Amino acid sequence: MQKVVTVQRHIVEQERLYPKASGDFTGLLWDLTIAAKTISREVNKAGLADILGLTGEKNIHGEEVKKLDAYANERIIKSMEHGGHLCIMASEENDDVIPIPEEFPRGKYVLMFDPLDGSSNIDANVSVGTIFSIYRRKTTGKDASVDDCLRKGTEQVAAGYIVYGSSTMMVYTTGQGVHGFTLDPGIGEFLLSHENIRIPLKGKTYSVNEGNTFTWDEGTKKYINHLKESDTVTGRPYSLRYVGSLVADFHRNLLYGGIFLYPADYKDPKKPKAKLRLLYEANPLAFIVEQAGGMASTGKERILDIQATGLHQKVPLIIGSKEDVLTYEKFFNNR
Ligand code: AHM
Ligand code: MG
Repeated sequence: MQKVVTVQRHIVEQERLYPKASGDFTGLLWDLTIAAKTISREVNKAGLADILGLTGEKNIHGEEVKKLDAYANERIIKSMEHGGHLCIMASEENDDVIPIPEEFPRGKYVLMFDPLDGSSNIDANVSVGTIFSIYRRKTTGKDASVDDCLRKGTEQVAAGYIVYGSSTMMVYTTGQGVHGFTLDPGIGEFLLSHENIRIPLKGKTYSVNEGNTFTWDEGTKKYINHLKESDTVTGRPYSLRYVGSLVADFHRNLLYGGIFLYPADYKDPKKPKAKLRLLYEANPLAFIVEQAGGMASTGKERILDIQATGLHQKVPLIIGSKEDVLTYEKFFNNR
């Protein structure tokens, strides 16, 4: 019989690799898994909204029913603010940073998250996800500030995501490889199911919203056409796989190989417009993919090297198997 490793046990064992670790980090990740389990439970009940009460209405207990993304946001804030591990948070759902209330102790870590990415898919029972990114505080003084959030992705100490799919999975890295855990609903624990995930060097699928083709730069158009031509290695064109839910698309490509692209919109060539957010989406997934042997780029530069200048800064995101991303860069830069 195989040994069973819970995510908590795994986090503790990872922390033991650092002899000076205080256990703080273990506590932080522990709190996050509790929030994830609660969100998973609510996501699983999404189809029952008509019975339990519609969004914006009162449910049978007379409570206002929240949209799931707002619920997930609040759940994470409430689970994390009192643990004493964090000094500040930032969320895709909040315009400004989220301070730790006065009454709670402050810790040395910064948490940034997208509470429920892809939530427009939820009513159709399509997978959605939570993405998180953790940094060590860099400012000194009593209160942390936005400067603790505006960082380079290379400074992350941990990152991960939870995908609420046919099963709920948590995937994380602390810079010691990428590990995946599947939630066993019977015992309410995340169990190690995918140890040391490595993304294949080259994939056979691409994931992009091809409806945007006319907004792309020439390099991206040529690259996508290239993928549709017969491939010399596989002997067949790449297949298109696009859920429209970043975590789900990324997770599939991480396991099977492939490339996900959300290039900028060049309708106004002087002002290309990206969609995905650097701090809550691109950076954490870039850290994970690099740890798994893959690559993440804007086409021009490595995602993790970008110095953030705004909390909601957006970047083009090209992420996945190393050889595929390298080929994209060649096309994008017309080489
Ligand atoms: P969200 O943060 O508002 O949910 O938007 C992000 C989502 C990603 O999950 C997904 O990859 C992308 O938007 C899909 O966008 P589009 O519908 O333009 O293809
Ligand atoms: Mg999002």
